[in-house]
Amino acid sequence: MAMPTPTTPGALSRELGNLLERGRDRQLRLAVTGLSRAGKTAFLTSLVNQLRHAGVEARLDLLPAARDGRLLGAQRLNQPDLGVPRFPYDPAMQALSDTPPRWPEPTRGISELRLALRYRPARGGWLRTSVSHLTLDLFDYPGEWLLDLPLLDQDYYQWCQSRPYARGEQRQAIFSEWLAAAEALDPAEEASEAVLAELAEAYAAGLKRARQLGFSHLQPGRFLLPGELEGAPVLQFFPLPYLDQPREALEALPDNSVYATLAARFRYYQKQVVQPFYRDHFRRFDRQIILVDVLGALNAGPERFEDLSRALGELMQSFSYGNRHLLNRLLAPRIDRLAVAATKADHVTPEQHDNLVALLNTMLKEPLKDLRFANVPVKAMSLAAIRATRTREVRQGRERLPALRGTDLEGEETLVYPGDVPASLPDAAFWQRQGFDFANFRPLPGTTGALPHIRMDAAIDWLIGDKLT
Ligand SMILES: Nc1nc2c(ncn2[C@@H]2O[C@H](COP(=O)(O)OP(=O)(O)OP(=O)(O)O)[C@@H](O)[C@H]2O)c(=O)[nH]1
Ligand SMILES: [Mg+2]
Repeated sequence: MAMPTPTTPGALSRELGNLLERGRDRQLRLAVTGLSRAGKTAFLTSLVNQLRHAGVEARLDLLPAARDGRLLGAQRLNQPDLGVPRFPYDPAMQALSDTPPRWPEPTRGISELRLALRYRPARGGWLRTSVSHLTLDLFDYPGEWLLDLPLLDQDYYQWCQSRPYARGEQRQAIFSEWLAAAEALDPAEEASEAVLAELAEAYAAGLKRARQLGFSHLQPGRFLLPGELEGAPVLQFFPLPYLDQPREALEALPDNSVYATLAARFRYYQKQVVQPFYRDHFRRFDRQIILVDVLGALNAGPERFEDLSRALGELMQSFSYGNRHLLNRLLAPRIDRLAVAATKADHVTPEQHDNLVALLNTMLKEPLKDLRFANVPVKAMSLAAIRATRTREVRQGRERLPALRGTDLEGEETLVYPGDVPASLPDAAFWQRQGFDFANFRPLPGTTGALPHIRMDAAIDWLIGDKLT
């Protein structure tokens, strides 16, 4: 019989304390997600930074509590989930204030940080002079993990048939060598640990290569960010390219066959990797923001752009009512508010920002429709968590044109007009013009206090503003 997990009195009272805080609506779990390099670390670093500097140096005019001087400040507290790594705020601030300033290091896996906010309630009565608290639990986790949700709805045979390595010509080229080796494998032969490990590694290497080349729609997500599972047999599986054999014949193969071994690992991955993330983390988040590097995808060309749109559609299924059947009641989220943001808006001139939001809305039209139908409040926006450029005007003949001034990663000062953002899905003409081209900028120097940003205050207001009234 399974033994109940022992609960220490300390853990119990901590849990009770958490429950009471929640009951009084003074605790909020806010998660930031997005595909690799979308800007999650920059966003969370900036969010913590802005809240810590609220009322002093931070420019937060679109956050009423800060604008009215009611937000008194934010302090870091020890996080409650001891098994989750701490969000690397200090290393990120250190990198940004280095000479020359650097972007924070890429992160992998989930991390957490707890902030206690102090504010004066807006509403009158004797409360006017009192101070309230809000405990914010902030999480950063890879959006790639959400791409695994559809795997819960498939068995190994169906997954093989979906041929995840064959989406688009360029991707097929990346996987061609792996495919040839996998095709040479007989599903009925006795599984060799070494051969399966090697092919699984080659499959994971293909996914990583595809990601480096700008692809987003990559499954299984943990192969890209294995964390503590690196090298574990649970990640040593891959889709078998045998589509001509009937399911019954394959499923009748002995347990030690290639097919049965891979199918067992797939089931284990579903149960021990995908489901626990939804159960232990995802369903406990109150609010989430999904970050999208729309401009990066425009820069990378049509195949990558379409791949990003597809990946986002799939990723957002985790939030959408229509697909709740995939998540049984224990795994379904209780999210009461969602934001989707196009990041790095400082890569384009300000008059392009409306188009950027319009484009994001078009890319996410279907998932947003599902969410609205499910009555989940959702807002699309554009922002720069850490603004790295300044807007300038340049004269061209009689005209004054907007431009951006910044320092590129090699340290060169540049003045550029990066191009127009299409307000709806880019057509062939857009790609032919190569209308869009930018390099990354270095963060602005001298950012020891509040970080420069674009519309972080609007994002913070949408995500927590109602809790500060
Ligand atoms: N100009 C500009 N660049 C940004 C901004 N935010 C992120 N970037 C760029 O995007 C890169 C990735 O940002 P991160 O915040 O590390 O992205 P992430 O989603 O945490 O990435 P992973 O941890 O690797 O998944 C940075 O190194 C910067 O080059 C921004 O607000 N403005
Ligand atoms: Mg990161």
